[in-house]
Amino acid sequence: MHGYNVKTLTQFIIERQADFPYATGEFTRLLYHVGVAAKLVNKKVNKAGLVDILGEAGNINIQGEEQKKLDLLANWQFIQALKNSRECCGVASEEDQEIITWDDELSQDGNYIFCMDPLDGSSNIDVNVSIGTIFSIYRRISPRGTKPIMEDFLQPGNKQVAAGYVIYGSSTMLVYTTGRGVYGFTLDPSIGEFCLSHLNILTPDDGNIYSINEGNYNHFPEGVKKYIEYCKQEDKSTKRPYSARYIGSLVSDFHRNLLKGGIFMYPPTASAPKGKLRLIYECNPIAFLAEQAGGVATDGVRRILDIQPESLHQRVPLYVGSKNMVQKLQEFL
Ligand code: AHM
Ligand code: MG
Repeated sequence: MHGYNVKTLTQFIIERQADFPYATGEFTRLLYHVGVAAKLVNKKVNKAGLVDILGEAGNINIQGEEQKKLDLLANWQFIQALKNSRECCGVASEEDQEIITWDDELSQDGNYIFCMDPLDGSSNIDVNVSIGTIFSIYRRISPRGTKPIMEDFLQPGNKQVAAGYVIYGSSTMLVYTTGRGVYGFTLDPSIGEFCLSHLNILTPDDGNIYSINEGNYNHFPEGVKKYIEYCKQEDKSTKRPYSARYIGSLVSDFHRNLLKGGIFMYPPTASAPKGKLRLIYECNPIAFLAEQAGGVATDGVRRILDIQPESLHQRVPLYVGSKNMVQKLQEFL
């Protein structure tokens, strides 16, 4: 007889709660609700080709980009789950100009701040290419029992208590860290559970993949241009030329490089002089995961996690991935 021997995300986070002797279960409950939202969004993503939720919703979001319908749906679904958890007092989302807070006592008593890009890589939705959700969790600074304030959201990445992403791909995965390693869970649709599949993910120190939108080459800083040329040079001892791989979904590009070894770069460009990616809900969570897996994340000058955010939707350049590859890039920068 063949049975299952699995550990679900829920089992895992309950088990992990014991690692923190002072844990009250609040954080565990929050993560549990994030897992539920991920499953609900996954269901919608899978159905996207079948029903009328593909395509544009007709609004322009605060970044000046068209909001796709699935973006809105994912945003709504996560916000709903966070509200239901009663552990989250406020949310910052790529899709909302302002922070989201609630008037009820239970929510205001919540200890956690949640920042997210609910559906990253949205230009890939219509063409059946992997997309994702990215999230970052902080403990609030403001007193419990009040509405959170902007300072709660503008904490540097080194204050994150957890970060992760969901990748809606050929299979759906949830990958997260609480600062004690990186763990990956694969959704088993037959039982509707995220099951532990990647224990303590460590990224290789070296790799042979470079990921960058080379269409913007002419506008890259000189150091980045030189590094790209370096990636293309022939040198067997360093596995060069490297392979170029670029999906255009940060979550998917990062996930591949995390497992295989590689470097992801989003430098400043003419249209995005400060880089395109947002510090609070894209770069910080990715940087936290990268470091926990043994990788490095920098904006070229500073460690991403040490940057003091100045505004909610601030953008920064991002260079992240295998330790030695990022180090090499920095020599060129
Ligand atoms: P989005 O949050 O609006 O989807 O934009 C972020 C995405 C990232 O997933 C990806 O790394 C990047 O934008 C791709 O940008 P580009 O098309 O300029 O290469
Ligand atoms: Mg997005």
